[in-house]
Amino acid sequence: MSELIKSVLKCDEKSDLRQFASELRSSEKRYLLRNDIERAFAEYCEEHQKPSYFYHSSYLGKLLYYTQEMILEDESICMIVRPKIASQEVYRIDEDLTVEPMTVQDLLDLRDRFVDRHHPSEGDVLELDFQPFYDYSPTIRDPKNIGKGVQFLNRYLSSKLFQDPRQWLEMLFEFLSLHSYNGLQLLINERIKNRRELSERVKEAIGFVSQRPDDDPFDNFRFDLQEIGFEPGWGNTAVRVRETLEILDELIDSPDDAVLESFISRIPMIFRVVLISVHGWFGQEGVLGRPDTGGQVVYVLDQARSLEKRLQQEFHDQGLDVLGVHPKVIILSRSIPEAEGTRCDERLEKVRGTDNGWILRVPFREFNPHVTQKWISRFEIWPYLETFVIDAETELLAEFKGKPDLIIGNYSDGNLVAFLMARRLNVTQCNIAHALEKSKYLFSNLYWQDLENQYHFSLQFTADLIAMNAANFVISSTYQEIVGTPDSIGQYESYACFTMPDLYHVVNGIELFSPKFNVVPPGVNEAVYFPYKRKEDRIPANAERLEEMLFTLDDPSQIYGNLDDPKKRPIFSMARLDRIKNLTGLAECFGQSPELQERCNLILIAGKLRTEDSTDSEEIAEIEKLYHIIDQYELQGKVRWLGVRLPKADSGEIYRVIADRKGVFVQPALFEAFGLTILEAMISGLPTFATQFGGPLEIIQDRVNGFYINPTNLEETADKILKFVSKCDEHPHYWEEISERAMERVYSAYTWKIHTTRLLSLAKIYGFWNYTSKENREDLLRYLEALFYLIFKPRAQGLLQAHYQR
Ligand code: UDP
Ligand code: LCN
Repeated sequence: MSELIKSVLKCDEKSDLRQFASELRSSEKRYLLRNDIERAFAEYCEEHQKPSYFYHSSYLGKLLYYTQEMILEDESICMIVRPKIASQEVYRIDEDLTVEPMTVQDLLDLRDRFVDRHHPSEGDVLELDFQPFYDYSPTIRDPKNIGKGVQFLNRYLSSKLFQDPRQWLEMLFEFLSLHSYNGLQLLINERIKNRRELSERVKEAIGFVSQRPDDDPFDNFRFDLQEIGFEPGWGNTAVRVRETLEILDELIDSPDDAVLESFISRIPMIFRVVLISVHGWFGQEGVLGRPDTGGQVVYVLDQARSLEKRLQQEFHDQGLDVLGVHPKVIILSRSIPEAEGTRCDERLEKVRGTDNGWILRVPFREFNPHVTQKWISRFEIWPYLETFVIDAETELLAEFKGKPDLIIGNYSDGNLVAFLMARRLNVTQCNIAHALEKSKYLFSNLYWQDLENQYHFSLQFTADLIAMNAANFVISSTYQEIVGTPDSIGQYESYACFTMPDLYHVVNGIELFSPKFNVVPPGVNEAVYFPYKRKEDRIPANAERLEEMLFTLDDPSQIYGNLDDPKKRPIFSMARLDRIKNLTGLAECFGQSPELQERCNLILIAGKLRTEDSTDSEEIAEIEKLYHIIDQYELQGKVRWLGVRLPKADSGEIYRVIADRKGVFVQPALFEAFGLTILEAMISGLPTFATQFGGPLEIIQDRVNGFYINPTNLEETADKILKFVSKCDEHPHYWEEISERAMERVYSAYTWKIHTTRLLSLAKIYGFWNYTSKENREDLLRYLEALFYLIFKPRAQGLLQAHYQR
């Protein structure tokens, strides 16, 4: 039993627990989440005049701090305690304070009972358990190492593999013989017949290249090396070839995991990459700010460019570019026939700034043209994905003239497509979640049946379970995306144990300690977003045009509100009008603070101004709410709301124009998985206030290079901004200080170069380990296929029928 519970029961806080429980029982709420528990305990402490240490530091205070949920039954209380990251303990506490641990099954039954969906007399509900598939694979022990999977895996598997040198060399020999590109044999040829010869020839080749000048181009001695048994891929000059061969020599004679990692990272394994992003308006212009299309598009485009650049560099260093080996990166999306003036109906579009990066759009089959001709929300897309995979595969193979070497899925739908495609083609699968909806919507699983018509979570969560378990590796933007923080659970963690009443119970949905998880944060496009101080790279006419647009232009067709005093310090925010993005919360916070209105203007860029321009119910509600807040708090003259969708270059300059005026950026989301706008604002030099719920907690170091806000606490948020503004007025250097540190933070930790170097290294290492241990995953993949065909597919077909009725 948890030490904390024992401690509470042993001391006189026992009576407080009894009293607190009894008061909870007499209140209306039967299912309490962490916020509710905190609030109830604060009220208890106040009512019973407890000293302040009691709330924070008593055993009971600590126990309740770590309690994620409480479910109240007539005679007992169930407490779900998370004493440390990624662990869960469940207890039933009776009225007489008898405490008993509950099993996961008990807990899931109880949750079902709570929503009146527990029918034991009708038989058991399907139980999904992925744990047995992880029993034979290594798991990380210390939660702080979660998200550093590859180092761990490498160390673990290397030590196993190196125990039997004979087997190790055999495997290495086979692995090296595998590589070719469009018929061009790479690394070693058939002149090296076995592992023993490999070892001898490596030494011979090292001797040979050592006698050549360091900078001798590979082409000068290519055929001499071929005679010994070595093909292109080792390096572009004598010195580079020698270094790579020496690493291999060390790997053969005295292997260790670091040497293995550096060797694998150096050799050519990845030539063609496909990035899958299905649902949104995937394009390079006129798409951002539309429903479902935000950071993911920005992320994937930047990643594609950076991947190509990085691969080109590698091929250069490996001596392959001169032989006509060039990388190809394809972004696979759906084609939307009614493209509303965007290019989303074009089959192929070149990714700007690349030599061989493409957006390939494949249409959904025309089950019902009224539906498939149009954009389909991410919540409705499920029935079209399986046939999309079949059609997309044909197109991809034709475009690549071969199989891809790496498939990266994005978001739940893209990850499911990646699973199906990787399975068909037997290629390494990488998952990127961007945002898992399960933790975004409160009680989304418990009440899934009520939400099904609108959100179809039964499909999405099943797809998530399949894809995240199938992936060879998962990239997350932050640590907390996987396992949260000491007081909040992670997005992946929310899949570990949950009930979908009447559909299934998940007793172990994902192994959070698996080495498949790796934190690799994204970067920001440095050609578009750069410090405001870099005047030489800015175009004055653009800055002036945007300045006018932001502060003074009178154009009711796209701008609402004129400023009484445009010179006041601007508080700026830019986001889609999603409920979760909470621009309305920021407007309300501004509205409630006359001091803030006195000192600052509020400038919002949100894709739209008019409800009639939107078909998205959430967006329409947010537009209405924003007008209402402006009226309610009489913000006319103090707020400007720009309903514009900016071209890329302008979206960079916008932040700099705000920085010229010593403004601030606020990101007020109720939850933000990562938050690219935060990086964009910070690299531009804007002091940034961002939500403490989600990824920004890791990007920003509070009060060092930015500030956290709690967007649900309007008064506190206004106060924090106000304090900052006052301090800047008193000490003008303060703004500069924070601005400098914000820029530094992004350049040191959030660049695409860091991201893709890491990503490619991961792809190769997981590809290598997948090759050495492929048979170990077949049982898991079979189980996942069964879920796909037995649960996902029939439900997707049900949704398709519903679409037919439209
Ligand atoms: N963006 C934009 N115009 C808009 C809204 C957003 O250009 O009207 C861009 C913004 O610059 C950022 C991305 O869309 O690059 C949003 O990414 P973020 O990660 O902040 O949020 P998401 O929309 O993915 O939830
Ligand atoms: C989706 C989100 O919600 C954002 O928080 C991320 O920054 C974006 O995707 C890119 O990963």
